[in-house]
Amino acid sequence: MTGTIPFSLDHLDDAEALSRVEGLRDRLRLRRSCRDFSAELVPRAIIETAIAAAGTAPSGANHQPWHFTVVGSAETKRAIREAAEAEERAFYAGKAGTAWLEALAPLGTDAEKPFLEIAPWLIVVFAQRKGGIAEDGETQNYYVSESVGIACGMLLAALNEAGLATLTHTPSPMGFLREICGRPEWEKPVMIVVAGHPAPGARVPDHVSRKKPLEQLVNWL
Ligand code: IYR
Repeated sequence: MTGTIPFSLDHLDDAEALSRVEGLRDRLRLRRSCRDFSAELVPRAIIETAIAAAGTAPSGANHQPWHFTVVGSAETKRAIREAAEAEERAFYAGKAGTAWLEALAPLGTDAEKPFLEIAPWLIVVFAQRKGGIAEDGETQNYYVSESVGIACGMLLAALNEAGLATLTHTPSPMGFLREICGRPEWEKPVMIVVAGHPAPGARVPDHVSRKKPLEQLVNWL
């Protein structure tokens, strides 16, 4: 037997609903993966609130199989940069394989990751393979990748709403993050969400403005 709680939302009229979702679409369209950050400080409360928003994501059996380690200390950012660049050097030197490196060429990325030290905040996202809500390290979790993926999307959207630039950075492999962040073995690092203001005059590759048109994104039955 399970209890219930009431659920209701403001019932918007259709015009208001459309205008709100159009506003969100237009703000999300402005989001770009930024690799050129300013060192300008961003209040901790903004990051905290964005993480609280991400933490409302739906998840398998409501186990909320995610953890966020927020790194603001210069020392820890440097340690993460050094370990990430060591992996990236091997990746770009050939470990990635030619097809992958060719796919990345339009982005102009390389093994240098100065943004890991310059940006004010690195949010390291971990997926909890087990543990349940109580984080007991034993209870089975479900749909972990899907749940954490949704939470990451919500985190990016929340940070974007705060006018912050973000980058989903995935050094490969990234096991070193578990050690640096002091997380348990049943947690798997998923990505680093780099957050801050873009550097003045920051630019992004024109490649990223090519988004699939709606006609290609969707079919209606
Ligand atoms: N982790 C590398 C490579 C990289 C991989 C993909 I897929 C990207 O979309 C971007 C980069 C790096 O960060 O450079």
